[in-house]
Amino acid sequence: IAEKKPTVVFVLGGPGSGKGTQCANIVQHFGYTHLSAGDLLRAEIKSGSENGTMIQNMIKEGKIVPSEVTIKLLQRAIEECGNDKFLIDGFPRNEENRAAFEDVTKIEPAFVLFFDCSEEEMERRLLSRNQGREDDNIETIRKRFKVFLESSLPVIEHYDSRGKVRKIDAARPIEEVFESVKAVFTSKNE
Ligand code: UP5
Ligand code: MG
Repeated sequence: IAEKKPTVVFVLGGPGSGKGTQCANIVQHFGYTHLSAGDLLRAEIKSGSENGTMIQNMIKEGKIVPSEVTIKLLQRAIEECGNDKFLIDGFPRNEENRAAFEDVTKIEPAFVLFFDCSEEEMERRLLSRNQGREDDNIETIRKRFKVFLESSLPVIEHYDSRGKVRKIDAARPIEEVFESVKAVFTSKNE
């Protein structure tokens, strides 16, 4: 018997747009499992894996970690958790990530949530986050913004041209943003 493919929603948006914050709310209301690619990579650094130093250096520079590394972590998390619906937060970040994930997993997202927010607001949020993230300093933040514009926006455009993007104005207060998110998840077309 063929195993049923899981439902996957990609949650994309610039650094500090609120992906993690909104995913926590979606989990509470809609029973998805939240997989943050960034969190998985940071856990990999902490675990002392052989790739740890390479990952740490790339995050410090705001660069995108090679697809095979990130995809392996995502696949493992998907297999381990037992749920059949996932939010994949912060991945795919470039066209190569996207194509490799499709190739390896044969999974296509049900839709893509895109949190749209100005750089000024994202910068404000990141600089006041205070969670000790090594990439929350102004030098790295500028690099993250540049990589987002050059490499990650094309992924959103790819899915937009296929009618899969649900764009949310993420510059509003957390509760208001979540009202829009809820509307997407409860809409009959999803
Ligand atoms: N906040 C949230 N929503 C708010 C709102 N509506 N109003 C006011 N404040 C709001 O939020 C950020 C901060 O803003 C928090 O303090 C929050 O309280 C507040 P958060 O929900 O954490 O935003 P998020 O979009 O998740 O920001 P994050 O910094 O996690 O986004 P990034 O995309 O930059 O980080 P990520 O962890 O995904 O990736 C980090 C690095 O890992 C990348 O730069 C890259 O080097 C590497 N990476 C890869 O190489 N490959 C991958 O696939 C993934 C990551
Ligand atoms: Mg995050």
